[in-house]
Amino acid sequence: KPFKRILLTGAAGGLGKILRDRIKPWADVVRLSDISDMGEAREGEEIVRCDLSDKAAVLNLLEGVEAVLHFGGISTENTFENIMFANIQGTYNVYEAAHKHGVRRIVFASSNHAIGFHKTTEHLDAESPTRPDSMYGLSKVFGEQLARYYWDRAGIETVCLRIGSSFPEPKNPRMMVTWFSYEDLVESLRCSLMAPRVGHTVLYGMSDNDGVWWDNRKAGHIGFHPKDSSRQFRHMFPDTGAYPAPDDAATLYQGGGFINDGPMYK
Ligand code: NAI
Ligand code: 15L
Repeated sequence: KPFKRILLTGAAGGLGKILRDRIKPWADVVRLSDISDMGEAREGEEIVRCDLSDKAAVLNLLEGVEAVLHFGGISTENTFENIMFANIQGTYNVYEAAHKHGVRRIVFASSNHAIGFHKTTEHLDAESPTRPDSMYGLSKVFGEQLARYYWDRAGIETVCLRIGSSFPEPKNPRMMVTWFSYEDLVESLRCSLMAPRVGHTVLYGMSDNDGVWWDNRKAGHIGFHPKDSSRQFRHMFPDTGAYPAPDDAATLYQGGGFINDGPMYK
């Protein structure tokens, strides 16, 4: 197997549960971590329950690890304080521990909400300016820049995977554009871990959907080519011309509903 030990944070989450078995072929041991219960360790697994905001615990968590899939944290909008501990402090702790233990590569589960305040009429690539749509999106921008700093300063490589919407099926017309199948997610992680050199790379996590807003050509060195497409769900959301709807702000921005969610509006 390519790795002796890899770490998955956020292992009890929606994506963590999907990834748990599918990343096993890549390492002799998969270390799984979350603040929530992950059940019993199965063959080839180690379970470490800890809070990412606990620096000492995260330092122990990364010992003996060769690569990290960092999926743990708050995954939707929340108060600044909660986001700060789980996502900002948590991601800092992961990078600092990676540096101390000589971990060479991290895949950071970033989000489209790092660029969510761009309009749905715009086309973006890896060099487009970030435009966060929420405290949550801001924390992902922080994580991406932290990754850049640790690459420049400490030589830790990161693929910042700006995941669109990774669910079994698209739930609305927006997700027809942003959908990222589980199979494509797994393949993007495999490519991100195996590519010879990634430096600091921004990769949009989307399937081969129609009418996408994002262009992955600048991440060509990752070698990721999606196999799935939201086209198979077209019957669920026929194009009536109602999306984007000019009278509905949430459909005008790539981040969708996140633009008017969160503490600022309460
Ligand atoms: P999720 O909310 O189901 O899973 C996140 C996990 O992180 C949870 O199990 C939670 O217990 C854990 N966690 C939260 N705070 C923690 C802390 N302080 N210490 C340790 N663990 C903590 O989210 P999901 O959908 O599985 O997403 C995983 C990652 O991918 C997240 O970082 C999310 O921001 C990112 N992402 C997911 C997308 C999707 O479509 N599912 C889209 C864009 C990004
Ligand atoms: C995200 O970043 C969230 O983690 C996920 O729950 C979805 O809301 C997704 O973005 C999306 O934009 O559809």
